[in-house]
Amino acid sequence: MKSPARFAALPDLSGRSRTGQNDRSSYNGVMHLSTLHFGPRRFLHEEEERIRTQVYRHIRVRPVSPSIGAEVEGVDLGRLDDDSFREIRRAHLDFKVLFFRDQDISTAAQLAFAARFGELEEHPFLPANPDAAEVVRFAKDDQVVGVENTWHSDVSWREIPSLGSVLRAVQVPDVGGDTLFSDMVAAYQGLPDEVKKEIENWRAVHDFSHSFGVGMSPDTLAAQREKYPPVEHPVVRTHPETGQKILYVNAIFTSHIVGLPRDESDRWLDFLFRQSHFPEYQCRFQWRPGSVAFWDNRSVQHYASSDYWPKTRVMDRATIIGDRPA
Ligand SMILES: O=C(O)CCC(=O)C(=O)O
Ligand SMILES: [Fe+2]
Repeated sequence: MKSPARFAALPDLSGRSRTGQNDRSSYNGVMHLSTLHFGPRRFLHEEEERIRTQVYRHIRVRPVSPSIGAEVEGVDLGRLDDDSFREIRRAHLDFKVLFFRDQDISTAAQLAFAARFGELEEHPFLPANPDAAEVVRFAKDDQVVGVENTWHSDVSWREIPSLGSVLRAVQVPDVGGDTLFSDMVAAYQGLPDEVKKEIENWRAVHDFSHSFGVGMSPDTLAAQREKYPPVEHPVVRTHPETGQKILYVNAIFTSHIVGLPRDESDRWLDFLFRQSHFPEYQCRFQWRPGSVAFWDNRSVQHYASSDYWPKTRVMDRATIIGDRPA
């Protein structure tokens, strides 16, 4: 059964009846809000102002975009005093992803840093660093290609997904292999009011099968699905620490919206996934050996550009367990 009311809340192809918090010019004669997107995203300014009033005394923080991402200077992640740690924690919530350069740290030090934020997970499907089960190793070369180039939030298919990931560059190409991050608080804010209202209480199913499950034998897939059954999370979650609303569906792991006919769910997800694509909500990190990125999996999605084949790129990730999305 189709629901005309729900379809009506999707951006209208005529562009005639758009209202909402974006500039009218964004809609004037525009075919489709999600692909054509004129004019300023004014709400970013408010977030920028809020973030910029924060004072840091023990670390230096250099924003790389108005709402998402900052380079943190003046710290050695291998020996972090408590004051710097507290400020990094605060900056992580404010900027959503932090970047650190020239961190000559061991795997043990990377794990120790990540573990200050919470318990670490072991990934059941991805290969681990030979020295540490809690470190996922992404080792790419001419034979093993980079496939993390779809917008996603790590392990959203878990009942308790991730708070954040700490990714360290072990070996990177001289150019290429950047990682992009998208602010899903901004993506939520940018939605038309009618869409926000429509999706407010929706839940969506997240499932590893369409990504990690591809290539598994039917028996293995069935056994893994027993262990990690599809889970439901709210489409709009509230950040447990900042209280901000977040658009929490992603193209790798979200399979469908609960209670909608499949074609309707597909249309909605296609529209909602595309909200992460706007450059205004993004920042992009160019890695160097020793660079570290620490992102909040609750409030950002990321995309590893797979533009460097056949070069070698080796990255180590520690993943912090978060809480049940609500
Ligand atoms: O290799 C990267 O830059 C990121 C890969 C990824 O998706 C991750 O570390 O979670
Ligand atoms: Fe990822």
